[in-house]
Amino acid sequence: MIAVAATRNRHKIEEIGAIMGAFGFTLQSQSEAGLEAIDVTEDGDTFEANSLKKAMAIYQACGKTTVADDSGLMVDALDGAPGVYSARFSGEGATDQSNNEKLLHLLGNLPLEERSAKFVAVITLILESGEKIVVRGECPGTILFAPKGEGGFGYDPLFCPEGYEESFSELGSEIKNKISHRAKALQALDAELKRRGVAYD
Ligand code: ITT
Repeated sequence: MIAVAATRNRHKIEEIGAIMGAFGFTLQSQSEAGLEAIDVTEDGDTFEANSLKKAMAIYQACGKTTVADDSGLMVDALDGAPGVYSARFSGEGATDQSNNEKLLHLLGNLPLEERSAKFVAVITLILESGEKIVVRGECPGTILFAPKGEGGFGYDPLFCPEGYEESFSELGSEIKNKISHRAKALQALDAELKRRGVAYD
């Protein structure tokens, strides 16, 4: 089954494509679907609200099976920030680097045991019929003192997942796509599709 990815983030498309590919989906990007121009304003207070908003915008434009991801990092010492503001944490024109710098600055010299955090991903799948499935995945870990590694995107160089010594950037996509928040949400999606008896491969 083909699903249009309601995202303009190419890293997400790669990760979602690799994970969903393993359970029978082929992903199409917004530009491949002729929907490059659609840019949704993410003004929801929750990952669920923004994920649904992105999925609905693309589904309404093309009427095809659509998958959206709204995700972010929640840091305990910052009361859950940056949360839904993860992409624009350091303000207008934010980049991955400026966001990581702001995060390191705010955490300062807090010791490792006070640098706990989690990544969250909420995935919305809207089937061609209009049926919606919303799933959430979380990945606990720790914020490092400096970026490590080259791979991945966003906060990956600063995030060490629980049970590992390396950052997501160092671990690489094969491991990340098994244990990440996105992987867990998509595993839940696969289970829910099976539970509902949706045939897709
Ligand atoms: P779309 O809205 O077009 O999907 P986006 O990058 O704006 O793309 P979000 O609004 O969901 O996506 O913001 C998520 C941000 O959270 C993302 O830009 C990263 O900074 C961070 N993030 C989410 N998942 C991540 C991951 O797996 N690794 C590192 N950072 C991640």
